[in-house]
Amino acid sequence: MDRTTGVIEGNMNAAKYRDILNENIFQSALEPRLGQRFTFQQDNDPKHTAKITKEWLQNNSVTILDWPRQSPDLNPIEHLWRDLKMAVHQRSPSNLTEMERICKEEWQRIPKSRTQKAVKMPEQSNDYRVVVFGAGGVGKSSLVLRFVKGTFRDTYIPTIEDTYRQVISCDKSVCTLQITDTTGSHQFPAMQRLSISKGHAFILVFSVTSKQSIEELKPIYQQILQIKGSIESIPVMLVGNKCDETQREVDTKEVEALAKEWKCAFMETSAKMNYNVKELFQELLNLEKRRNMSLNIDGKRSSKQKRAEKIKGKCSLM
Ligand SMILES: Nc1nc2c(ncn2[C@@H]2O[C@H](COP(=O)(O)OP(=O)(O)OP(=O)(O)O)[C@@H](O)[C@H]2O)c(=O)[nH]1
Ligand SMILES: [Mg+2]
Repeated sequence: MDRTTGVIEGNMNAAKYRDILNENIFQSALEPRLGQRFTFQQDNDPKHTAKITKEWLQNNSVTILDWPRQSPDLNPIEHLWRDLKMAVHQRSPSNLTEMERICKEEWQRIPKSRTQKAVKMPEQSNDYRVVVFGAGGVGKSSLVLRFVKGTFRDTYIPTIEDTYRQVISCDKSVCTLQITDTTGSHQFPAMQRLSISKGHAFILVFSVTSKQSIEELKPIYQQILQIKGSIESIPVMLVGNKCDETQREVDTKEVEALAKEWKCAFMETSAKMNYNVKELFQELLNLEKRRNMSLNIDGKRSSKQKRAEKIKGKCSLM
């Protein structure tokens, strides 16, 4: 995090805030080589939500993390303000010029480690969050329900958003696998962005009976790429569901090429026939290199699971 010191004379207003953004926002993204690929976070201070600020952010295509009303102030910066206030107070400046000088000195003196600690997101829980995306009716809910409950229904009930939890083994202990089943047809952009920001791994579902359903995944993939910066260390599985159907519109070879381009894994499933469903979730967890996760609590693959893998063969992973 780049800490630039600017002293405002008089009262801070929206125009000054906009000027600060103008001078610093892209500059700060330079060193970590973020380019335009970052999400900007600010609280709902009236200066931040003023028309001129909004226009500037919009004109410069800055992605903003929604900050819900009633949310507390941004914590990290508040911690730093407190540090600064205490340090300045201790040196008892006798006039304004001296205060400005001391402020600048003390601001620079805050160790980098303190800043790093302040911006580090507290690990809210031990959850591993998987988000399932895809066009309406491709079978996202069917896959999730088949996996979580072992059931399947022929009737189609569109989803708004549902979350399911399962305990899995993780690094010699346990954690909660949290699966978010999103809506295919009524996605609010803000909700989608939030799911992506919070998600650790993603399942992108299309139906092999609909070429259009692949097209609908493209903007979602782009958004994941934009929000996460890079896809390399993020488990993403492209899934062609309904592979039991004979009326195919999608050529497997083409999807394999797309998976290669997207640097993600690919497999075909059938929620209806319970084909490759458990394998889908296990393979996704296998792609996570930062944790060692297994669907079986004892961390080992059951003989039933091994047999299942043997019969069905490994899914085609890129
Ligand atoms: N033949 C076949 N039909 C399936 C399969 N999976 C789901 N379906 C059917 O496809 C329809 C839609 O399935 P859902 O799971 O509700 O689809 P969804 O992606 O959750 O849809 P939204 O919640 O609207 O985004 C239902 O009628 C399911 O029975 C499958 O593997 N094979
Ligand atoms: Mg659904």
